Amino acid sequence: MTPRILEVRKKVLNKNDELARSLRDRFHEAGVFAMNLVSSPGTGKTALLQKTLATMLAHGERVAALVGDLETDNDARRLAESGAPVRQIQTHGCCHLEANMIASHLEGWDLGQIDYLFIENVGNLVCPASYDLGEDIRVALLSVTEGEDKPLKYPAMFHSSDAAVITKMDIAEACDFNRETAVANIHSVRPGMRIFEVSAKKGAGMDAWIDYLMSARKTRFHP
Ligand SMILES: Nc1nc2c(ncn2[C@@H]2O[C@H](COP(=O)(O)OP(=O)(O)O)[C@@H](O)[C@H]2O)c(=O)[nH]1
Ligand SMILES: [Mg+2]
Repeated sequence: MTPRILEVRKKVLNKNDELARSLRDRFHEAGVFAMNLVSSPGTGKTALLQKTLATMLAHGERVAALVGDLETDNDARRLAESGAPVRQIQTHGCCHLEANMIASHLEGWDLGQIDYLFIENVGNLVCPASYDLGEDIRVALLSVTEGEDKPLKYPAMFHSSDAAVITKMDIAEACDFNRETAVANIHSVRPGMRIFEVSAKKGAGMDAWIDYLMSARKTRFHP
């Protein structure tokens, strides 16, 4: 029994990987820099994106977002307030986004009009690590309320990411957040990973985060 189960899983992942590869090709032909934001529920992905979209739009950048949740379009409505094109992906029970969901929700969008595509994944520190969405970078978020040990408990998510964002820095002190321990834990899973410390609520750290995204896109398309 066991080998048969493993074989089925392998096929599902391969199909996702194939589709993710073709999405990545489409993104690159169109000049779209795609980012996959992953974290537990409530870390502040939507809050960070609200601020990021509004700031980048104000600078004339062409941004768009897809956001995944099991149910509701609450997050898409929050993000659409920025004025950016936004679509909600409701997974109806599925604990992660898959490449086919991204492909079907891009229908009708002119990718030539988008330079930055933000994908907010379903809140979950386990399953999204295994599903490539065709993104250029994966960003793992960790909030000061979650405990500094989460990178050690969920290493695949942090190991498979290109950058980390520590969120809700405005309440770090009230939570007895130990910054040095959190940074050391992230680096023990992924040595040298870029780490941003932000407060979407107060705006602290937002400039460094947005500069990073813009220079990452530049490096990707004009190395
Ligand atoms: N104090 C503080 N609260 C935040 C910050 N970012 C998000 N939150 C709060 O954290 C909760 C979850 O945020 P949300 O963006 O929905 O998280 P998501 O589930 O990861 O998308 C909400 O009550 C937010 O107001 C922040 O920078 N500072
Ligand atoms: Mg959200």
